[in-house]
Amino acid sequence: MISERLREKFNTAKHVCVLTGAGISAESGVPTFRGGGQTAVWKGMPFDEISSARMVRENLPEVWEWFDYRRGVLKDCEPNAAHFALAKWQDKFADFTLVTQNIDGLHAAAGSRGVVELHGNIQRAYCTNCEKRFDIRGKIPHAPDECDECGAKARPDVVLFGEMLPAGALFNAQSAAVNCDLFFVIGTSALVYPAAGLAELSKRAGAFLVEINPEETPMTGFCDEPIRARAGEILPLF
Ligand code: BJW
Repeated sequence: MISERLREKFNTAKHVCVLTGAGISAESGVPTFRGGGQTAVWKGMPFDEISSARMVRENLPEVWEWFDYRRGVLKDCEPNAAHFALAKWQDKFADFTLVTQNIDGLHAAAGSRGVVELHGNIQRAYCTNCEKRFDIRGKIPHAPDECDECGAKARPDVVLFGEMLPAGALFNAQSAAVNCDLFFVIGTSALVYPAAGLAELSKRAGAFLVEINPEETPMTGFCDEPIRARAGEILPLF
């Protein structure tokens, strides 16, 4: 399943960057967005409508209901073999960056350090006025609902459609993408930008590009080595 060519690249690479998406957590029981998962629609509303900047402005309580529901689902989810395999990679390479679009915190739970979270984290909230951050882990429904400093409403610390990504996270991800010699794109449909653009950026800067996904994506044809497999079955084999 892993070619000789890729083994050689993997064993000699010094700078490695990995981009993960919802698919890496699928084997932990976290529903994906576009794979027919059960959370793709919420009360008849497609997730790109409920997970949008507009909904935060127009109906924050409903946005919270959706996120608290998903935090409930996540409560019973543990990291899987793919998360654990990537946690080992951080000690194998001179320079290793793990970038994720996931908001579930499962990479950190598996022991990965310094994970670049492009789309935020579902276990945090922030004040819509002063941007104070709150750790809401274990609090379902979330608390506080209002900021203890300024009294404004709290919202999930998650990047929704139409919102900017955290500038520092995006900068770190782009730097790692252009400076690596091996780039893995794992478990993402590669449809959402700017995250999907990282793989393109990396390849254009000279990296060897590997995709791990049971399905084809718009990135597949652009990859040096597409691997049609589940992340949890292939990553422990490296
Ligand atoms: C397995 C597997 C197994 C299954 N093993 N694999 C350029 C062009 C066009 C549009 C845009 C553009 N630039 C920006 C945009 C707009 C928009 C966008 O990209 N739209 C496209 C959809 C058309 N982007 C944005 O709005 C972003 N902001 C932005 O660009 O700001 C600047 C700006 C501001 C104002 C106006 C314009 C620009 C923000 C994007 C934020 C995305 N947020 C979400 C929701 C988070 C909250 C929530 O959780 O509800 O993040 S969307 C959702 O998709 C979530 C994910 O992180 C993201 C990516 O999904 P992912 O991870 O790829 O999952 P799936 O489900 O799609 O795919 C799973 C894959 O796994 C599948 O391929 C399976 O086959 C595979 N799989 N089992 C391995 N075992």
